[in-house]
Order: sequence, then C-alpha cells, then structure tokens
Amino acid sequence: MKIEAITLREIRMPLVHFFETSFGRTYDRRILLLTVHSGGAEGWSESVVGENPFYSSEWIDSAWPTFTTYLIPALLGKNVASGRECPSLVAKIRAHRMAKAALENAVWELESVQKQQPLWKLLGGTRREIACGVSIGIQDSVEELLEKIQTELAAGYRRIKVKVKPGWDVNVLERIRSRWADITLSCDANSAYTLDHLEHLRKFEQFNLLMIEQPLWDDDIYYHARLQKELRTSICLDESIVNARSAAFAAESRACRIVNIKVGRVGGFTEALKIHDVCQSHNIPVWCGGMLEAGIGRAQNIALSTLSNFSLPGDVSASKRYWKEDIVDPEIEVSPQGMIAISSAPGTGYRVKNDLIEKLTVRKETYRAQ
Ligand code: OSB
Ligand code: MG
Repeated sequence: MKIEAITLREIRMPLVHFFETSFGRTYDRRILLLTVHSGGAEGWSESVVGENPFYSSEWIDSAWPTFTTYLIPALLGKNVASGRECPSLVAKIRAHRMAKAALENAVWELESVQKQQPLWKLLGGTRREIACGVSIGIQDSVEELLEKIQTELAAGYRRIKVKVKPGWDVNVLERIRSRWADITLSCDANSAYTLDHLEHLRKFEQFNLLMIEQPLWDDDIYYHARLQKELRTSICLDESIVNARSAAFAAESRACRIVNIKVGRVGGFTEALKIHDVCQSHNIPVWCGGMLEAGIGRAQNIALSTLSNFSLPGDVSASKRYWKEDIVDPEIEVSPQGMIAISSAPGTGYRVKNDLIEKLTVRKETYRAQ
C-alpha cells in the first residue's frame, strides 16, 4: 500500500457531561483525527492526546507539530504492507506514543479495508462480543455519583469504576458499598497518592474492590511493587505501562495483578499486542482502557478488546454516554446485558460520518506524496 496522502485535522466536540479526574475537569474535547489514503481507500484513526499535558506529557498542541514535522513525513510516500511496519519508521523519534499510535492505527485500518477483513481478525482477536464497564468521574456531590451509578447499572454495565483522590475516596466508596454490596467495583486514582498514604490506602481493603488503578506516580513501577506487597486488593497499572518492557517489569516485580491497555498510551496496536502477550504469559488479565474517545477511537478499542486475554470488562462504553451525536454510524451501542456485539464487516464495522466530521473540523491539512 503506497501512502499517497495523509490528512490531519482537529475536531471539537462538547461532552454531554463533564468528566473529572484527580487532575481536573473536561467539558469539551479537542480531538485529533488522521486519515491515510492509498489506492482509493482510506484508513482513519483518532489520537487520544488530551487538551492539556495532565494525564501524559503529550497533548494536542504538542502532537500537531510532531505529526507535521516528523511523523507524517516518515510515512508519506512509503510502501507499507501492514501497520506492523510503522514502529520501525518512527523508532528514532522518542516517546510521542499517542501521536505514533494514531499514525500506525490508521495504517492497520487501511489494511483491513483493503483486504476486506474485519480489523479485529487482523489483530488476532477471537471474541464475538465484549464485556463493558464504565468509568465515572468525580461529581459535585456523592448523591449525584450514586445517581449516575444507578443509571449505569440499569443500563447493564458489568463493572463500575469511580475516580478517586484524597478527600473523595473512602467516604465515597463507603456510600457506594452500603447501597450496592455485591457489584463489581473498582477505583482509579490517576496517581493521586504517594507511599505516605499507605495507612489511608489500607482503608480501601474493606470495600472488596476488583482493583485500585494507578494509585502512585505515573512513571513508577518499583513503589507500586512495594505497595502491592502491602495490599490484598489488586493493583492495576495504567499510566506506568508504556511498552512491553514496562509490562514485563511490572509483571516480574509483581507491581500489579491487572493491566489496563490503552492503545494510544503504548504507541499503537503492535505494542498493545505485545503487552497483551506479555501479560498473558504472566497470567495477568488485561482490559481495554478509554480516553473519552469519539467513535473512531472507540471502534478501534472494540477491535482490540476481542483478543483472548482481554478477560475483564473494559472502559469501552456507548457513544451516547459522551456525545450527543457520534462521528460513526452506527453509533457504539451496548446491550442490556452490558455487551457490545462484534461486527463481521471489513474495517472496524463502523462507518465514519464524513459530513459531520467536516462540520466539526476547526483545522485540517492534507499532505501528498510527490
Ligand atoms: O485513567 O482511565 C483513565 C479518561 C481520561 C484520562 C484518563 C482516564 C480516563 C477514564 C475514562 O477513566 C474512560 C473512558 O473513556 O470512559
Ligand atoms: Mg486510568
């Protein structure tokens, strides 16, 4: 497949409800989309870079020049057979994993469209339906959070994850557990604690959580291993796992018992598949994380979640939880049993809505091979 042209664009989409984590609140998404063109076919991808460098050092305004100056020139005009060839094309560029992931994943999607195969099959997936959980942000009051949990349970979601931080944690988990003693419940701290909070974190043990996600520093594995030794509750790593090597380090040092895989965080599908395999060989179950994606990213997360070791419900939920109107057709829907059915159509099985995307676009540049 000769990459004849690449289109980079930014779209803006307001969230139907703000999303708050330990590092802040988001009302509107600025979303970076990429399209690769070859032989009359297109592959799309969505970068998970955020509006600010809080979850990771990458953000949309650092990603844009990284694309235009380095990543797009590395791929444009090249003949590539598969997304698997992309990591070597961009290997000399350090980090910038979220941007690299968008480049690579667009090529995977293009390949699946050209081969008229479902993307999930190309990735090696086997599941024909995937289990869904929800991530619920910090709210203005515990009552509002309980109401939201009630709504998601009624919708069929199979795991509730709540965001926590000092001051919004034990008190909140207590209220949730006293209302729902048996639901599958987890929490995500996005690095809001340190080892000085050890005695405080021990109080989480009484709530029978499926996991505590990323309690400590985003770049740490060693101190998570020290913390995991002290806790019965499983630690899940998100931010700390940036490649297969850090997954192996975490597994071998027993820093976690569960891993959250976000394809954007780790630089693309090729690395995500390696992490999947490393975790499988260490008997560590994985699940697919989310980054408030619109439909293109969401559809690719669904494809990845069909791999066998994705054995826990992911943060892959319905379009309507985030968007008034999503950019794909059909929108992502979750059954009353909390499952998403996997399409056998080529590509992701979700068609991009070109007209809507054009309307939402605030900047766009197309680069053509000579
Ligand atoms: O840590 O999983 C996270 C959203 C933005 C940044 C980080 C995270 C999240 C979520 C949302 O938890 C998951 C979703 O997309 O539903
Ligand atoms: Mg997380």
